[in-house]
Amino acid sequence: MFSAMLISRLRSAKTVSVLTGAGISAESGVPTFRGEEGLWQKFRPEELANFDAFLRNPKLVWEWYNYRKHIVNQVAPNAGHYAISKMESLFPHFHLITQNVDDLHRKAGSKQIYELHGNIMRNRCVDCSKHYNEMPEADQDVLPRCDCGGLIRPDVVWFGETLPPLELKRSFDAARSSDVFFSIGTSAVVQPAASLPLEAKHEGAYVVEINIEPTAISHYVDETILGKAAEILPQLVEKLIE
Ligand code: BJW
Ligand code: ZN
Repeated sequence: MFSAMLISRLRSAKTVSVLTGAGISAESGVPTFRGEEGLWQKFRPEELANFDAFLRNPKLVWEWYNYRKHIVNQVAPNAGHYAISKMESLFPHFHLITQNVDDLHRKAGSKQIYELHGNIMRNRCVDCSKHYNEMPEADQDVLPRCDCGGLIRPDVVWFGETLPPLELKRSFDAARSSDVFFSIGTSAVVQPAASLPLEAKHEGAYVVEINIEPTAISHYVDETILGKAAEILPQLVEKLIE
């Protein structure tokens, strides 16, 4: 399943980076955004995950986030998350970049994580930016409001919003310095995260994609390994430590 080239590049790698998307959490029971099993079958992500949609209909957007928070609270990391956490100790420099907001990498023990799209467990006021970690989930008739009266929103990155600058810079630095770069469980259509594998490739990394189907970047990467992340990643780690 693993090419001799990949194993050889990994054995000599000083810096390895991993970019994950919703597919890494699929086998934990967290629905992905796009495709057959996509979370937003009724709404395209672009329609709900933006600030204008929130201002227009905060109740609807909160319903979606509360639904997803409920799922995230029920599920556990899978073998893919644990394998990535193990990889952190296998290379001199290892960077985990995630587009996911579900906190499952942290729960699996990964220490250093660049969360490009925020975290669903955090919330903040749209007016004064005060952060709220605990939020009432019940009683959807009353919208959550800050002490200052402003609406509270999930502390995630919506379309048209900028990504956290430090995490974004570190992610691009990581991509540019990587010997091997993995793009795992992402459709690679949402920018700027989707540019990271290409940036890594441009700077000489060996870029490997792990996905159940080909994606927007399959033509550009060095290898696409087709299959479930939770099955492939543990086998890769086994191979590396044997
Ligand atoms: C498995 C599996 C298994 C399943 N094993 N695999 C035109 C061209 C280019 C760019 C733009 C454009 N117009 C606008 C833009 C910019 C825009 C963008 O990229 N749009 C494109 C969609 C066209 N980007 C932005 O707006 C970003 N900000 C920005 O650019 O700022 C600068 C700026 C400011 C002002 C004006 C203009 C620019 C922000 C993007 C924010 C994205 N936010 C979301 C929601 C986050 C909060 C939340 O979770 O609710 O992030 S949208 C959603 O998509 C979420 C995800 O992180 C993100 C990526 O999705 P992901 O992870 O790839 O999931 P899926 O579902 O797409 O794919 C899952 C994959 O897993 C599939 O491939 C499956 O096959 C696979 N899979 N099971 C392995 N078991
Ligand atoms: Zn406030």
